[in-house]
Amino acid sequence: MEIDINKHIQKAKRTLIGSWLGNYTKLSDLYPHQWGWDAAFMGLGWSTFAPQKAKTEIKTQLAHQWPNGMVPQIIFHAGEALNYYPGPNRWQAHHYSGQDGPPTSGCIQPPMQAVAVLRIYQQLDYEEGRQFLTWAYPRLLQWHRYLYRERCPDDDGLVYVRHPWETGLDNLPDWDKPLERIDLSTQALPSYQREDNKHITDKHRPDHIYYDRYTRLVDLFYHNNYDEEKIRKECPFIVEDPAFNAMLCEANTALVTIANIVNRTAYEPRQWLKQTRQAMNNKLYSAEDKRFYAYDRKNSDLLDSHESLVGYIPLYGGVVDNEQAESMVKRMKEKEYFSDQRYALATTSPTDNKYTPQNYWRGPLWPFTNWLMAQGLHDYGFDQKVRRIENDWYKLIDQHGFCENYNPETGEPTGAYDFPVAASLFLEQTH
Ligand code: 2M8
Repeated sequence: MEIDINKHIQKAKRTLIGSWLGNYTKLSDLYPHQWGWDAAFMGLGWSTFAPQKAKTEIKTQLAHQWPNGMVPQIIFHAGEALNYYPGPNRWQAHHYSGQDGPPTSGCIQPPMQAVAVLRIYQQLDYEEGRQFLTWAYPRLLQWHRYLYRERCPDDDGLVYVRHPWETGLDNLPDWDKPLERIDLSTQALPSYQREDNKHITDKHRPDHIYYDRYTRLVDLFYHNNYDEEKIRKECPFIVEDPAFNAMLCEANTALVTIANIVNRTAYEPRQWLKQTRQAMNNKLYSAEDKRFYAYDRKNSDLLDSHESLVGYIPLYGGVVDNEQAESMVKRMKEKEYFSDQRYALATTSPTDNKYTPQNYWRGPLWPFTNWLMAQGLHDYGFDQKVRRIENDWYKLIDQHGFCENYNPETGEPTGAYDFPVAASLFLEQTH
């Protein structure tokens, strides 16, 4: 049966409108605050029919940037009032951020803001668009400077993450090895209460041991006063993630364009772009396996024991040449991402020994990654593959609505329902 895309576009718009709180979009009861890359993704969707709201979403987010330039993973607009774990009291970040206003968490997420800002600009009237860019540019520049200053100690262009939450792809099997290094036996973990599994069944969320590890990292950050140099020494999880760095490349490209529009020199973003692309290819790309791997800085080693989309998201961001793209897609086929047996794209490959089709990032199909992969595949002319992703994704929307993620075997929703980020990315993809 033909899917009525227009009907779903109207529904998607209603989902966004129903989640709008006046200055940002509430994602769900599961995630009742404003999130890092989600806010940028919301900006993309809003820009297709209500660019003013897109602008407000991003302005609200960037208004809570830390003085050191960091754009936090979460802005707790309602403080501790809404049940989310870990909330501001666990993060203790407001004592160190030097920033007024609502508290925030003390880590980051993939830097998709420049991409969103450029898109929003394109949808605004000329004068308003320029004013928006003029306002946003110095803030975006500070954000990227933070990443290259604090998170790139070798000055080689590769930015590291220090918590799985910073990747956005939280419990991929790729992160297991560095996480296992976290010693939970010697020192009791101060107690905490999870909130996520009150909304979503345990089997769809990360196991408890992961929450213990996530919490241990959060505690380590504030015990080190959010001093990045100290954290870098103490933290067992310091990873150069190819997906994060690919998004950074795309954001640097957007920043170059923005700099040109507002008549600023684009020297810095252009240098960053060149360096990060080069370093990704030199250090994270395996010519033998035809894919990227994350790099574990604590073990000076590639995290090459698992098969997940982190290996291929660098098709986004203009990181690879045509030949590489061709071999990466070939490998994706071999690893059953496009198999007719299931919906495309599982986040963790069905061939991986940790593939769990109902558990969060260990198998489920996510609109976030489907969108990134569709953008990347389109850039290299794999339009048939893009259509395959869209067909499966839209079929799931038709059957179950805008869900956070879906079981690729059965299509069953495995996360939040009426999820505005899913609606937003659908609006962007169909625009
Ligand atoms: C999920 O992550 C949060 C922590 O950031 C959580 O599980 O509580 C992830 O899917 C992440 O990528 C996303 O940004 C966030 C909000 O949608 O939820």
